[in-house]
Amino acid sequence: MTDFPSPERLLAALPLALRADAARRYAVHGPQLYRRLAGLYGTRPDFDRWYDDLLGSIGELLAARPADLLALDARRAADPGWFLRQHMLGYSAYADRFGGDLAGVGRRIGHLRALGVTYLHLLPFLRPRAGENDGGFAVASFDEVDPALGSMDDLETLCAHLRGAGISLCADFILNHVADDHAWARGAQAGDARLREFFHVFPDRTMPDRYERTLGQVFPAAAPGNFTHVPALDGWVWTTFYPFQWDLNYANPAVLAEIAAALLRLANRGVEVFRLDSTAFLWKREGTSCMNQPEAHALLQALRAIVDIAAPGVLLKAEAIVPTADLPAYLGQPGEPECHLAYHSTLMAASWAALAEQDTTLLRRVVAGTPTPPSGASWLTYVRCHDDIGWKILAQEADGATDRLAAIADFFHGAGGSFAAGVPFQSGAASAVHATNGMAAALSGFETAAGPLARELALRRLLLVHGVALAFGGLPMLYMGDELGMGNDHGYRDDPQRAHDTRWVQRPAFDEHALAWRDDPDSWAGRVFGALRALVEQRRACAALDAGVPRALLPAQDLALFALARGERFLGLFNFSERTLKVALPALGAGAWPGYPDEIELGPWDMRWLQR
Ligand code: OTU
Repeated sequence: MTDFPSPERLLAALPLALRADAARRYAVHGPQLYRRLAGLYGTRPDFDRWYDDLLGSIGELLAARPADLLALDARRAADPGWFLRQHMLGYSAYADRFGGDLAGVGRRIGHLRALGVTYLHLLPFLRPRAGENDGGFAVASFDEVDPALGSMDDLETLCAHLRGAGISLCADFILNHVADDHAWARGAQAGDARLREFFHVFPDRTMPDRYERTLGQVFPAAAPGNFTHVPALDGWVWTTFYPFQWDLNYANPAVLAEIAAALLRLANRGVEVFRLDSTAFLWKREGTSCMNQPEAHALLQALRAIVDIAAPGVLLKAEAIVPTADLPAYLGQPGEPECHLAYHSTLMAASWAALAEQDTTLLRRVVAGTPTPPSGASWLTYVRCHDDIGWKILAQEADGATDRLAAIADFFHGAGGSFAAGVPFQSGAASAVHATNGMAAALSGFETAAGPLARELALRRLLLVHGVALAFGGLPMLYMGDELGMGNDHGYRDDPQRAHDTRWVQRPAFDEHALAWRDDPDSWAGRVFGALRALVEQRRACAALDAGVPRALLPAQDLALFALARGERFLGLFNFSERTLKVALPALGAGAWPGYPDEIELGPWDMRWLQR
């Protein structure tokens, strides 16, 4: 075992008491770390010295890890599948919108517990760019909390409070880009040659034009093109998203070392999970979409190995909004782990598509195309998040029929008297991105519901899509406000910094009024909360819904029916139509279900979870 460097520098940084464990972890994860980094940077003359310095920095950060987090690492090591259990439930929120600030989020713990939440994803809370900042996704400092939300001490306090309540904090970690006023970008603009190398800067349009031939566009209407001219750089810098978000240059090993250290510093504050934003974009290659490149995976695997050595209780979650076929790679292979969790974005989009089409074909294709994850990894399942639903990620399932996807988008924007009240996103541009925004309740039909029956059907549709996310297998995550049936918020239109970005329609302030009605089953909020809570409870009590239990898609004659088995003991039946369906259980080929009639009747948009 001498084909990779010794952990001397790592161990030298550690107090004696930590050395044996670190040496053991390095023996397991070091080879993978070295292989991946040598693959990325091994031809550089200074590689060996850089690698040793990296080990030294990892060692220093491990040495700085507080005792309670070292104890947490040990507990997680003894139970590596802790996040895959059926009692796990995520919740995603903006700190300011949910609680005002970090301390206010702490005051929401009672609500989170009432819902059954064990994992809280807070959208970006680090100091953002001054001015427009893409909802905090333009980070100016990895080491400061946004002063409007609190301080690093408040973050530590919140992490500890949450942990005491059985809730793990997941922080957004934006590693694809930094704000144009981050110290690295400011340094580059001031002429620092070392920091200029942190970004992809081109003196003229020659290379940008070559790259543009095969690049897509994330915000074609608000931020066309992938490069921005910066006079202070006397050149063009790569900006996949908004012009003020500068993509980091991971071909430069210094960038990876800085980012890994920034992540470990936050882990040492008590963050237990990192949502790695925009992971698909980390590596650029001419002639490609510059998404899902093998080097992006090598970087993530290196980061995983670093975490496994220096903060082994920590989880990594990949945000890669990509076609189904490109998703599994983010979870790695047996023996070559990457992220612990990955957003199942096509499952999410296809669930909504099934509602629009009253046909589960796309959903079934997504499920059929989803392999079993390697052990110790799984899907993050969800219904809504702070972003748009981009329909084009279903292009493969739709056999490339973009008109079909456009029709789904139109449906959610209210075409043809549909029940949905969604808002289009970025679709006016030449390279149309058919995407939809809107709170789950609005997309399910609450805003258009004229009477009690229409409201009942809207509730069923809301539960149906949540039911898929809760039963599929993985870690399901609810989106703030959906548990109370909160609707769209059009207030962003009055704010010049946000008016162009319709994603704000699903980023409302938490509704205190709805919260007050939460436990009243006669209120709207209470009905939604009670019904979702009951599903969460049923899931928690059903061992077959542990993420590790295999799933099987059952052949159903009616295209509106989605039938999903989990192991031998769970069967979920979902009616994605306004018709009443009669489901003959024997015809599904899943054996006998004692205690249930042979024929199950599912009313419009109804769902049944069977257990034996
Ligand atoms: C992510 O999103 C974030 O979730 C967005 O809120 C940010 O604006 C963006 O990164 C930049 O930080 O492509 O896979 O289409 O789905 O921007 C990463 C809109 C992404 C989002 C898209 C997304």
